[in-house]
Amino acid sequence: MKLEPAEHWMGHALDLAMLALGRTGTNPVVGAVLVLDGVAVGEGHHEVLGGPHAEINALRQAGDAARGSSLFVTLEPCAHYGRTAPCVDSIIDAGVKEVFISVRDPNPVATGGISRLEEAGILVHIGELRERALWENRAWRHWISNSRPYLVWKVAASIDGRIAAADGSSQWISGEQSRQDVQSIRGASQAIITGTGTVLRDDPELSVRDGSNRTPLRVVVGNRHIPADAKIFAGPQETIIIKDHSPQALIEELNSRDVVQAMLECGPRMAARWIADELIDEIVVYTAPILLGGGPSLFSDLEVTSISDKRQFHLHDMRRFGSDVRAIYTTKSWEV
Ligand code: AOF
Ligand code: ZN
Repeated sequence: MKLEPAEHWMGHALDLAMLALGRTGTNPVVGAVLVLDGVAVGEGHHEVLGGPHAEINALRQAGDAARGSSLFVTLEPCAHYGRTAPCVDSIIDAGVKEVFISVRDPNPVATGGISRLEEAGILVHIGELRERALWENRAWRHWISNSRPYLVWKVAASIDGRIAAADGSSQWISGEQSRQDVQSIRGASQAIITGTGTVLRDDPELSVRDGSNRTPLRVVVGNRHIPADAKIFAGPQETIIIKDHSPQALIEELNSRDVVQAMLECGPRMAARWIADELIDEIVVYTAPILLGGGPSLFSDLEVTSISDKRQFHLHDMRRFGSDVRAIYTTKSWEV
């Protein structure tokens, strides 16, 4: 019988975790697989905030087969009484023989699982597919350590870095595949932020049209009146208007609603302000193979006059979507 390497099972556990992206609220996405004699005997993921943790779902599925098995879990099992009982106790009671953990838990309330497992005589291996595990929970990890949402700014631009033509027209710059990809960023966010200018000009709905029934809050920032029949009010998602332009007011509102990841789909002035205040954690740029000449550029008023004032980002990933290129930039490097 061919035995799969640890990477295979951890990859599967990470795939399971990602099934719940955008549904776990202030909790991470976590996946777990129990393997006995080279065969998966139980698997599960954390499906929803308040629900059982990934390890518990996998243990329930495995039943007695958990005894002597190896557990592959994408996050250090918890050792605390929170919404649920400590996972380490269930893992120990079930007779699991060894545990592969991708990354430690940065949540000070829940950590401590690794030493509890070791004290119980269970072999613990840490670090399998660590980079991927860090990346897939980056918003939650950021939220845990910074007490504010992870902010993703998405923008579509031409080769010459314009987001509209000189007359303001901008529908559509990016292609169909890029626009479909945007749906997954929306779905992974608990809030989508835009300005009254964008709402009045483009009449966007900012919904998640991927059949997943995820309904992020829509936040419109600005003073201009929005007609009641604007698409931003359509569908099941809640929409709130915030008249205060200051990023701080918005952050407070998002924090009061437990938003872990928020996405900005806004114009260049609002984006520049958020960049200037160092609040953008990730930029997703879809570059289309077109030139637009004299239209507005990605930013206005970024207040960079000299190369020494530049804003530095890390390129995390680059990929082709139809004839567009998607580049993901982050302020912090998630590579280790
Ligand atoms: C999860 N799912 O599969 C694992 C988690 O208050 P609770 O009981 O929901 O616990 C939340 C914390 O438990 C969470 O922040 C994380 O540190 C830890 N592990 N959480 O939601 C899981 N394994
Ligand atoms: Zn747990």
